[in-house]
Amino acid sequence: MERALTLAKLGWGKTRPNPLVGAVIVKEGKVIAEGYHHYYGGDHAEVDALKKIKFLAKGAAIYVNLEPCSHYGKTPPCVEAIIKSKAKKVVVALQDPNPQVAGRGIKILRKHGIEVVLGVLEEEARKLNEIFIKYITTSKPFCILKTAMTLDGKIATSNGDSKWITEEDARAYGHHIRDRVAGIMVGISTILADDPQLNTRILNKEGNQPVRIIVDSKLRIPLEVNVVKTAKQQPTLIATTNKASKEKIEELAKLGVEVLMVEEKNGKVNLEDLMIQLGQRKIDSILLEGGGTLNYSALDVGIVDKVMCFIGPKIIGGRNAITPVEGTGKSLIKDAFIVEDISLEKFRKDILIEGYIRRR
Ligand code: AOF
Ligand code: ZN
Repeated sequence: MERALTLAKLGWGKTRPNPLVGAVIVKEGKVIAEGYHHYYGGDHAEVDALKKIKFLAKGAAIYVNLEPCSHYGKTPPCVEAIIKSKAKKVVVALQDPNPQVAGRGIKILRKHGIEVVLGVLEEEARKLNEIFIKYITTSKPFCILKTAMTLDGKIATSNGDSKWITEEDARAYGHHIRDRVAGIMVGISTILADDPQLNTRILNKEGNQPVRIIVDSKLRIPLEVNVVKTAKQQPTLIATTNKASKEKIEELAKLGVEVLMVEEKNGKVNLEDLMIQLGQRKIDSILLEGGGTLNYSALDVGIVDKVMCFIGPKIIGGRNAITPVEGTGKSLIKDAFIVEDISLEKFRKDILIEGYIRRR
């Protein structure tokens, strides 16, 4: 199963919004075939592996990190291929959260006399497909709040200097995450302050370029910024409200920027409505990269699922230095957003703390 999970990761960034799935076929203690889901719409992992042995798996065991599907989608059901192959056992990490499958695949296999073992490395499998699980069950994107701060909790000095808080290896990991997600989201203040490119820069590899989503309730964005200038090369969406000027929307459209009309809430873009609209556009995941005002609003309305907090062991101080989450803030500790299931990763000098926002 570990090997199946490793194979599944080879589809990183390419299977969206479908899951990362790997399969290993074992007979008499030997691996006789391996496969994985390469890209969206391609063969499912089980079929990719079975093809290599001409669908002949008599007496073999198939290890797969997601329950084999039972439905006709882009491809015929994997359970049919498995039954025909005469495999005798299927070991599954995670039941498919897709309501079209949700246990049916396992039931069908068992009905055909195939032994099914469920729950092997389930936690790892759940984490690997956390984006898929959220999206298939809610139709809303999985939202990851990512930030890089100093040991004293600042993301920039009081002059706004922020390059760099963390070293290259930690930043490369950030780009690896950008390579998986469907969208990167920032607020208009970040565009005005940093003029970022919001693309994926991965060494020796053509990165997947996520849709850039800018939250800009009054459509203040200047036409000269990087994200607008490069909108024809990398999709750029600006979420605004009916406060936006029609002429500006047209000007932006000519430059290749799509403006999305979102409901208004307290004079701002209603982030819950935005998530629904992004989900409808098959955006299964968002990396939220600030700034502090948008980060706070996102936490406050409850759209953040996961937090990734890089910490560079530097101390800059300064009462006016910027911090990752601003807004009005909570008055009482008991009202804090709780991050749980914490894990730690260490880079050459920096650390990464990851966790999930507890649902209230
Ligand atoms: C995948 N790859 O290896 C497995 C999947 O749109 P379709 O027809 O490709 O079906 C997608 C669904 O199939 C997906 O939501 C999940 O429930 C199931 N399993 N999907 O893309 C795979 N095993
Ligand atoms: Zn399938």
